[in-house]
Amino acid sequence: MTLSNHKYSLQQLQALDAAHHLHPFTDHKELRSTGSRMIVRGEGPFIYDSEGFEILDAMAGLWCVNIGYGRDELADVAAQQMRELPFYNSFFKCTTPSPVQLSAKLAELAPPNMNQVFYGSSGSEANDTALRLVRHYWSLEGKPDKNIVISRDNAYHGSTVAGASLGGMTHMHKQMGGVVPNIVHVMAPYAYGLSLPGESEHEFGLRAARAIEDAILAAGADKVAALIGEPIMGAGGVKIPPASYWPEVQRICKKYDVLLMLDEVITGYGRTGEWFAATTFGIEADTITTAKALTSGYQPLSALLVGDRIASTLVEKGGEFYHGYTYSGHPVCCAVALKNLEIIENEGLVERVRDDTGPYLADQLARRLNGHPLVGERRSVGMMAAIEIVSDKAARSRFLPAGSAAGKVRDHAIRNGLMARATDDTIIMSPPLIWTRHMIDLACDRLLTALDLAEADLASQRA
Ligand code: PXG
Repeated sequence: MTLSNHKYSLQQLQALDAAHHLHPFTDHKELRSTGSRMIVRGEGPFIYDSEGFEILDAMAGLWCVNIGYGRDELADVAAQQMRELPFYNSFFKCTTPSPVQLSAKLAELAPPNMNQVFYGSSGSEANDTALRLVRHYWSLEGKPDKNIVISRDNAYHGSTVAGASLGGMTHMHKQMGGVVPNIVHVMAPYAYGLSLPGESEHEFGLRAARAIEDAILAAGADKVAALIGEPIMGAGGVKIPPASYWPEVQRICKKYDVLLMLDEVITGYGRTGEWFAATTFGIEADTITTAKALTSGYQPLSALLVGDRIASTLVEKGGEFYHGYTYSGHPVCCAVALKNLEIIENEGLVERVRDDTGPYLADQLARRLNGHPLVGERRSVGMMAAIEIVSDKAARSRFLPAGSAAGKVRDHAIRNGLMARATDDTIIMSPPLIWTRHMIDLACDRLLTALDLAEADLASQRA
């Protein structure tokens, strides 16, 4: 499909886009000089631009379209709910049936201690809720000074003021003119980039975890409310921690009575081959932030799963919690989420990733990419993968300027029909759970072509 059934031509849309539309995380001047690619349709694992060009979407939109594009069932359920009741709120001692049903479903799917849900429209909002809830919890427990939250460098927890403050992206902090107080950041569990010569992955994982303990001791355990972390850092470069990391983090949190806020906005609902990465890594969390794949991106919805410890204090001692959004528990979004979860369950997509496509993706990336001169490391869990782009494998050195080489690989990948992302010098992918082995083969073919083309471009820089 091209733009023939739209009111505007591509050129007209690009001109209007440049004149009026401020894109997220975008250098506007640069974009306006090139013009946006106009995506007009999606079907299964593919997206199509206005010129009819087909692209295999290895990012599942933005880590979210886990059941693929073009699912009529979700459109039907949304239309039906809109006709019946497009909106009513969950304030005023009211609610509507779909958020109630969804909450019960989430309590069933989530780890055993997670039985309550607070809704928002985005992962950022859910993390704002989590921060307020955790601080409120300690206040209710008579410890209002226990309010520091520890996070990790390069973490991504959203783009609201609290989300960006919780996140560890310093370029975001710099533009804010002031972050939310009492949030401290420690090293990320990024073995490829941060391990010392001769240090094993296992040892590195323990060292990265102990950076959290050091931060707790520096602040005083009676001042530290919680640790927030993505089980696998996503936007920060699909950083998969060594197996030693999370058990040690858990031990430390328990020792100092520090709550654990898990951010599963990317990993939730099947991406790692379990419903939640908490299960993949054996983490017992106090809150789990989810969004994205909850509706497979068909509607904006987030669900903060709240563990029994916090929930019981909130309910029993909390009085009114002065927090909520107009769209908390939006009936259309919740109806779509219910249908989306039903599809994931009925099609066995989580099990498919765990037992078949996840291991196959890891195996193919290893077999086909390891030998490439630009590939320093590749790593994956389930449908989440990273490829480190280096100039020298042994030295783990990078091309200059930083980030340029992965950018070239990404541009070639897109030109060759594969939507992948570059973050710093890492290529990242988060394919939908519906990918088959055939899609993985196709992605590897296109990625190799992109790597070869980038290698040719970069040859002059090596000299
Ligand atoms: N937590 C995590 C772990 C995320 O990945 C958010 C919170 C915030 O969610 P919302 O819905 O408020 O965007 C995210 C979002 C990227 C990219 O470039 C990643 C996200 C959003 C936009 C871009 O990889 N993740």
